Amino acid sequence: MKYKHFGLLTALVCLACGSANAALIAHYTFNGTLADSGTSGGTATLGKNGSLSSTVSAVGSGSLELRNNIGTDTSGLDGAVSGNNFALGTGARTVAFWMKAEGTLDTSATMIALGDSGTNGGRYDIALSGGNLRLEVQGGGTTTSVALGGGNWFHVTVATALGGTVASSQYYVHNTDGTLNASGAFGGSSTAVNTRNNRLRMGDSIQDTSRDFFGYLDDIRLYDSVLTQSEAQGLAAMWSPVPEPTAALLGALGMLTLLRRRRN
Ligand SMILES: [Ca+2]
Ligand SMILES: [Ca+2]
Repeated sequence: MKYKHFGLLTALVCLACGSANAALIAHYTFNGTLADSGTSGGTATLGKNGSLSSTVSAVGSGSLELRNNIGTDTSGLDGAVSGNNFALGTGARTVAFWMKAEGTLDTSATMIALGDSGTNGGRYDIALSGGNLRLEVQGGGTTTSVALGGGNWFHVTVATALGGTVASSQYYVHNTDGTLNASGAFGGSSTAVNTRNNRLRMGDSIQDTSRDFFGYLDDIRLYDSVLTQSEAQGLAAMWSPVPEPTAALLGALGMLTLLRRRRN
């Protein structure tokens, strides 16, 4: 009996090991820093359109702010770019992040880009087309009917399983109150995902032309595993923005008025 229990215990421990192997390989909080709190991304570099905001965020004390300061570069470096490369190939991955699109967006504004255009399926871009969520790889792509513009915050999770295609990739979109806005498989394009060795681009695509994203991105995470819907919801439930400066200002003005009345 004792050995039986030991076997069960070993099995449970191994299960725990298995899930622990699913790594958060890059995590940018933008809370006053460009450092990666994951394992492999390295400190990010800001491009011409990127800056750290300490007054607007989705989680914590800051976010990545993206403004159109100087047109486009030619290699997708206008937002923020990871210090290191990722060689994901056909491997499983999940990208999760908060986004707030603002102003006049580029035609194919890109929130997250991995890989490059060297081969079919080599690029992996999570973007907007006509304000709707789109997953685009080199040689293929599918635009959903999920609208992500309008100046609202959304939490977006996109997951591709080992050997997956654009069509089989899954998306989960959550609102700031943690409710599910939309979910499903991208469908459409059967192009296989085969992400080439390149850096993680945030707010721009290596394809570049007309692909700058304007607004805010926050809590950008890259996993080397497929997250479930409930795990995606768990990330969305972390919504905890910097208090609106206007609300704080109104509060201060209210106090001032109250003090003046008391004096009179
Ligand atoms: Ca943040
Ligand atoms: Ca650009």
